[in-house]
Formats: sequence, structure tokens, C-alpha cells
Amino acid sequence: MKDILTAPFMVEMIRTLTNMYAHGWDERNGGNVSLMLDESDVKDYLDLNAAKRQIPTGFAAPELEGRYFLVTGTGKYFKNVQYAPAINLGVVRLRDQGRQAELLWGFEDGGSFTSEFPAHMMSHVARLKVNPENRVIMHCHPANLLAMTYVHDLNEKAFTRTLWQMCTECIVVFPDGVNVLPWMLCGTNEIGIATAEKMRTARLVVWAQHGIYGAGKDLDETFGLIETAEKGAEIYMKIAHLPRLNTITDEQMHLLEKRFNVTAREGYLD
Ligand code: 2HA
Ligand code: ZN
Repeated sequence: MKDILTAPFMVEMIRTLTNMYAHGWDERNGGNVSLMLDESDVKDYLDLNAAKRQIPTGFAAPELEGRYFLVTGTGKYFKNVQYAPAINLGVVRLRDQGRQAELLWGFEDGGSFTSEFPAHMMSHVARLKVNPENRVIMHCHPANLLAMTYVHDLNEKAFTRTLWQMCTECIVVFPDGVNVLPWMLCGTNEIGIATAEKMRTARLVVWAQHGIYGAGKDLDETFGLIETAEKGAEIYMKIAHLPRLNTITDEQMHLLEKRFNVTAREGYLD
């Protein structure tokens, strides 16, 4: 068996979580990330017949039966992952229609996966239907996106258009826009179902007064998606209280669509 701490997916996960912490997106135990793995990714690193524990998930997700996930632990700090990955992270395989998770590695202090596991797994199901390449669900608490949910209309079209107007890159990076959920109790199946529903039409879902969810094919892409939206929100929070003299017009947005071969969410541009 090879050392799982040298596996490319593990190295990338630890670097990404460390970087998310460095960006200030994951104070204390804030945030959670799940990365779907193929059996071929893990077979050289783990005995796939030696589950250490069974952890009930509290929901069913038949589409994910037999799937493997590297996931952050509940109550764990991103800050600490690089120093103690086997305590703060786990590799699980879903069984029994997604109702049980077999722990194959990690959570060595007896811990479990993130309290937002339902939102992650339901979002994976939703995104896989749109894009079979999707592998990552990422949740964190970037300050400017959060701040924006206190002072901006939560209407999804209005919220998206504002972010698109804040930097030229935004419409290119997330032409599908940003969906928004009102404040809801986190850690529940209900917010999981609501998040997954929003994930059908966009790869970014804002949780008002809480944070954001992003989805993508790999950790880099998903990090970059959130990073770009957060940059847009940062610009907004710098200018929202000032007279706006200039903007990116819808006409210019259409030029960006053509130049970068992207299609803005239907009905979002004039
Ligand atoms: O504590 O971010 O939403 C982790 C969270 C819960
Ligand atoms: Zn959170």
C-alpha cells in the first residue's frame, strides 16, 4: 500500500483547505469540503475491504451508492488540517442507498464527517446530473459575500447582475450566475434539499447571512469560482455607499459572452 498522505488528491485537498483558511474564509470550524473519488484513485492507498466504522448519514442518496468521498470532519478547523490530516479528514464510501457511510480512513479521534454532509451529498447528486465531471462541493464563509447579503436585495437575478458588474471576469467565470437561499437553519436535511435544488441551475449558491456553496470539477476550479465571486462582492462592499458613475453595461457583457464563448443565464441580460 502507498502512503495516502502522498496521494495527489490528498495533497491537493490539504493545500486547498490551508489556502481557504489563509483567505479568511474558514474561521474556527467554519466551512466544509467534499471531493468525490473514483475507486481507481484510492485503491493503491487503502484496503477497500477494511472499513473501520459505519456512520449513519441520516438521508438516502441512491445515486451515490458505492461512491467514495474525501471529506472534512465535523467541528474540525481548516487551520489544523495540514498538521493532522488523519484527524481532520476522512475517506468514506456510501452504502445502503447512501444511508450508511463506511469509514475507510481518517477521523482518527472518533470523529465524523461535516454536519453539512446532507447538503454536500445532495448537491453532488444535483451537479452530477448537470455535469458528470463534477467532483467537488465546497462551503465557506467569505466576508464580503456574507456582508453583501445584509445590504443587497437577495433576488437572484439582481444579486448576480451586481456581481457581474463588479469585475469583468465575473460573467466569464460564472455565467450561470449565483443562486441565493434565504437564512435557514444549517446542518439539516432541509437546507441540504434546498441547496441541491438551487445547484440545478448554478454552481454557486449563497446562504444569506452565512456563506456560500460552490461546485466544480476539481478543487482548483471550485476555489477559483468562489474566489471570483468573493472578489466581486469585495468591490461591491467598497463602492455600495458611493455614487456610481460607471458600470459594465449589458452591451459590454454581450461582448464578453462572444469573446469568451460563454452564455449568460437566460433572461439575466437585456
Ligand atoms: O461549521 O460552516 O455550516 C461548519 C459550517 C456549518
Ligand atoms: Zn457554514
